[in-house]
Amino acid sequence: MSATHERVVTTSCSFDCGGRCLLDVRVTDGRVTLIGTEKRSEFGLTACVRGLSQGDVLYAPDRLTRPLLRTGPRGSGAFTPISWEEALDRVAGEIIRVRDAYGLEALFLMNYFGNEGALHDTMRTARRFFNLLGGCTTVWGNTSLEAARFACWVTLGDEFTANSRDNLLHSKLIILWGWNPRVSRFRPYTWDYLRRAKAGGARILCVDPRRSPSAAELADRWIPLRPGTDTALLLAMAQVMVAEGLHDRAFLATHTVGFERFTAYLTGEEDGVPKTPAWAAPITGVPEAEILRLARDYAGISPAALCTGWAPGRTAFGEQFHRAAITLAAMTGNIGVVGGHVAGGVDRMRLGALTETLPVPPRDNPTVHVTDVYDALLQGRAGGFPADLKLLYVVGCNLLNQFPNVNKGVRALQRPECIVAHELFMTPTARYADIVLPVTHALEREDIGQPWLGGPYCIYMNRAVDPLPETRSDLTIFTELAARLGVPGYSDLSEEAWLRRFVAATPGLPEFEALRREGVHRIPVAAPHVAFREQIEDPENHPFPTPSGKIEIFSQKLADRCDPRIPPIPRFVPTWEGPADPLAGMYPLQLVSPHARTRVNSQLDNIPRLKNQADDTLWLHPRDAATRGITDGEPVRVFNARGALRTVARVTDRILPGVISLDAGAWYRPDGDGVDDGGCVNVLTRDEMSPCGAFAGNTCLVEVVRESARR
Ligand SMILES: Nc1nc2c(c(=O)[nH]1)N[C@H]1C(S)=C(S)[C@@H](COP(=O)(O)OP(=O)(O)OC[C@H]3O[C@@H](n4cnc5c(=O)[nH]c(N)nc54)[C@H](O)[C@@H]3O)O[C@H]1N2
Ligand SMILES: Nc1nc2c(c(=O)[nH]1)N[C@H]1C(S)=C(S)[C@@H](COP(=O)(O)OP(=O)(O)OC[C@H]3O[C@@H](n4cnc5c(=O)[nH]c(N)nc54)[C@H](O)[C@@H]3O)O[C@H]1N2
Ligand SMILES: [Mo]
Repeated sequence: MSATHERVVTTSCSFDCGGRCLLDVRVTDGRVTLIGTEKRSEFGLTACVRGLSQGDVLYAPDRLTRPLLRTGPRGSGAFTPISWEEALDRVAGEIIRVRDAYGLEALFLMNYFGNEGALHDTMRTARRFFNLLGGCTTVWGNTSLEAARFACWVTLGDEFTANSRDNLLHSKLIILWGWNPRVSRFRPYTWDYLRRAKAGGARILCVDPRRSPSAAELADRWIPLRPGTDTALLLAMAQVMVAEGLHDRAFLATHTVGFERFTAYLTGEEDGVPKTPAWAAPITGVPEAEILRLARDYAGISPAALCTGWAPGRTAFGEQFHRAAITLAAMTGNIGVVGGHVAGGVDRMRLGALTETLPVPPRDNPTVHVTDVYDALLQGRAGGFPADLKLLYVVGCNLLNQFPNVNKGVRALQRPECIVAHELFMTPTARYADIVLPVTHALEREDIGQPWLGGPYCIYMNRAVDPLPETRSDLTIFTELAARLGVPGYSDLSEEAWLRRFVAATPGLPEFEALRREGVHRIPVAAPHVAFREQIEDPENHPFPTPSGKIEIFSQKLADRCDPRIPPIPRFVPTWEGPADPLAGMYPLQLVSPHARTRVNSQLDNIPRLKNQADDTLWLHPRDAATRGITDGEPVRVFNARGALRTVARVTDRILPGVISLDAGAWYRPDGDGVDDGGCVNVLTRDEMSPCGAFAGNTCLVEVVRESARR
């Protein structure tokens, strides 16, 4: 009888989540038997239920374990297993065939954030390969935060706008504006800081069409508003501050440009419409008295942190929201000070990011915006896109499920001559592939995890177990394809050698062996770290990296664009598919699709332990339910001209009337008539970007009916 061999391995999740938590993985005789996490009572790198369920992912019965070749029509799910030799020969053959027949730009790489380790990053493994090959067409536009990033660059000249979280302990007022960190995390300990701030006396307000879990647990006041109208609310707050003289004139005079232009717009001097609470109330659904109170609170309680999520920016004119929020932070003097917060929301700090990750050689690749993928596949050059896309190569992306307008996607995915996908599971997207290559799971690899681009810590991800037989990492797959295609230099290093290189290149990290042994390296923060502190404390010597050297409430660069949809000062631009759109006559409800507690985007939807805890109900206000004869728990159909899905109603006053909410990420499962039984919200969303390239998933009009009424 052999003795049981047991050990505990330190690693982390490395998927696209706002956490980055510590996993202590117990391995018994080569199998993961239990996953624990850091057990500090506060401020730890404590994992959530998703991290703790990674054993279920690893050993899921539906995990892909053989390369697959499609045998039935695309989307039918009919595949036959083939050998790796054959699979790689076929993929290499298709790449060569398409390149030689149509040119490199006919290769369309659709890679996304499936994995974000320093080495096995799905954004980098694939791009490195294709760029070494000579190039390909890729996507541009960040589905998460394009609007916030754009606003930060224009207004502040930088996207590293985040303060360290301990700042919250100094804030006297915290406004969670379209931000739900109870669920979305944004680092494992953020919620602890918010709780501690509240216990220490900070007031917490929440502006969100839903009374989110964050609002429900921590907020003193929930201020519901119509999706996509945040800018109007912010403008009215600014108008109150100006009218009542509550704004920080000295701060504005020293650190900003363009406040007069903005004031002229607020007062109505410019367009005859004063942006008063009376103006904003019918637009936003927020009562005048509440707008006044909110303005006085934010201007009067100092320091205050206006913490914006990315969701309000994921709307038709989302960039105006972030521009306006930064402007209000300046008007209240909350930029560059302890306990303040610059409301850009691009949660990046110049602290502790690894200097080097898997290198991607630069290439000037043609690009397609993330919301144009299907039009590009369907129309190609004739539609003004850079190429006729003949080979679609999917890595770390559940394209069909997570990108808008699924039904157009279903048509578009019939177009390419060949589709290849690297996947762990037979996702709705992988079902459309011709060749599916089964990849390893993060627990089967060596890597380094760091929170979304910037410290203040990193976690060495030790390999917990050997890969399931016949699964290979993206890195290995591309290494083997590179050999077949005669592409030199993709990777001749082992996982460990790559990681040694990254660690050695990063100042301030311990030596590789020590990091590996320690598991976690915390970067000491000169507490608290405040973005733009030097610019505010010593403006003479530290200009903002903008053209004027100041915070640009007015941007000449934007003025030069002469695009009324991206004006030089923050303005309210009514959205398409908002309450004022004539389409609202037919589809009167505004739909938002927040990120789910039990999933990472669409990942984990197929894991029963997590699916059982998911809230995949449609939130609907009692008034909207009553007018439609819908009762709580009843099956409903949600639809618009783009598609229809079935789900179950949750009748709740935790959502504003006229707004409904369905978590994003459930897997698309169409019935014979093309109605989605899976509850994938993107059958409803519109494939159109905001002017700066933001994904506008939260701008969407729909109608809801009782499902039984249809039968
Ligand atoms: N558990 C979990 N955490 C995640 C993820 C996940 O899938 N699951 N995904 C990660 C990823 S990829 C990202 S990009 C981030 C996303 O982070 P966010 O974009 O901040 O998160 P969301 O859940 O989309 O939305 C946050 C809140 O905004 C509200 N909201 C929606 N529309 C509007 C609006 O127009 N105005 C206002 N004021 N509020 C609005 C929603 O009701 C929700 O409560 O989360 C990350 N964290
Ligand atoms: N309606 C609506 N739609 C949304 C959003 C929304 O708020 N509302 N949010 C948007 C946002 S912010 C985002 S970031 C996108 C996310 O869009 P995606 O990045 O497409 O979302 P995921 O579901 O995380 O898909 C990642 C895929 O990678 C696979 N994967 C995981 N690890 C690996 C690996 O190591 N190698 C390979 N090859 N594959 C791997 C997973 O199995 C999964 O299928 O969704 C967007 N879609
Ligand atoms: Mo995202």
